[in-house]
Amino acid sequence: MKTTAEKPFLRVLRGEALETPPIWIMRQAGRYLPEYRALREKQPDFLKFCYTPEMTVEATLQPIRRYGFDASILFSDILVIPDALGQKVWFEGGVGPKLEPVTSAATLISDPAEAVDGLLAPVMETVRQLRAALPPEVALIGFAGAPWTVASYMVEGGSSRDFSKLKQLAYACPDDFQGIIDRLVETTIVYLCRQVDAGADVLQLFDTWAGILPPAEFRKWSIEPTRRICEGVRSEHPDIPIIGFPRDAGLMLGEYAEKTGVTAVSIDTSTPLGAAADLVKGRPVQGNLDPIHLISGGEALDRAVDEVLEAGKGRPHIFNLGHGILPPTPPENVQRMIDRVRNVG
Ligand code: 1CP
Repeated sequence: MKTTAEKPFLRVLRGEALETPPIWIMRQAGRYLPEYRALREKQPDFLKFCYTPEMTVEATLQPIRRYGFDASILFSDILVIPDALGQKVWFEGGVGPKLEPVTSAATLISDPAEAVDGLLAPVMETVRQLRAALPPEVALIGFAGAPWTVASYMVEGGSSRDFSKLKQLAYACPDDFQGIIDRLVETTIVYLCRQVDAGADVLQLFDTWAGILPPAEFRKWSIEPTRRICEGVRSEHPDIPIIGFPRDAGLMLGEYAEKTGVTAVSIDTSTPLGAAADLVKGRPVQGNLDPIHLISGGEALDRAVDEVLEAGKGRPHIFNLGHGILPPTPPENVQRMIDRVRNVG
């Protein structure tokens, strides 16, 4: 029987440079796949979909069956945490997430175990079923949004162009904002520990909006909460690998890696992978093909894949995108990318 330590994805996270990098892609389950769109039609309410293990297990497995990725990622969303904390959250078709905005933690559930063990129990059931269903060589990634990014949706009431409300609250009322961040840190630690208990091999923290912060605020609202989460999770699970994705962190990547204690860093599209690997001092790096190349395809895609492979050569590197795959992506371009990474076809 294979032990989990032999999974190529986990070998790289322990610092090994493999000849062929393991590959998965952010948002690998989703609307670019016809089988996902068919499944979603059966449950048009996105949050209900996220809380139905029968749906989420199938959605997670779809890209594994189709492509044989080296890692699968639990199908859920970063916004289940505000939902579990008692904030009103809903998804409008074509518009994205909507939330009833908050300006402090006053209305949020204060007991993290109560929040996680109530509404989020189906997420743990999904992880348990996936653990049993996945091929042994495929790693299972659990995840959460980093507090700054989750708070962005909670304060703005959804997606935003300039994050003005969020930044004004953080800059002008730091104590109120800290209350929201503290609640998210505490809840996220419990949430991620439960995912590991249920069978996740690895965790990823998505800090999609980290890059909008100036350096001092980046330290306070991205690095520090992420550090607390890593510390809290590791006090229960000392060996769990944690991948951080501080999107657009740029020159702050080195400090982020060192101070948060993440095991590996996922690199966005605009940062050169080799330079990023130097900044994070040899920690494993994940990334960073431009997802638009997967829409355009053709020889430009091949060249872009080669560039990422070249930059990752000789280092502990996990092949991935610089951000999530986009709905208009032709599925055959994903296969073309995988074949090139694995040098087949
Ligand atoms: O119509 C649909 O089916 C809903 C589209 C969708 C999907 C497929 C949403 C709404 N969320 C998800 C799943 C999801 N979200 C996963 C699991 C699927 C997988 O990776 O295979 C994960 C890891 C996420 C994470 C997520 N949700 C992030 C961080 C990663 C990133 O892409 O930056 C963010 C910012 C969200 C919020 C969110 N949820 C959904 C949408 C459309 C968004 C983005 C809104 C925005 O652009 O601000």
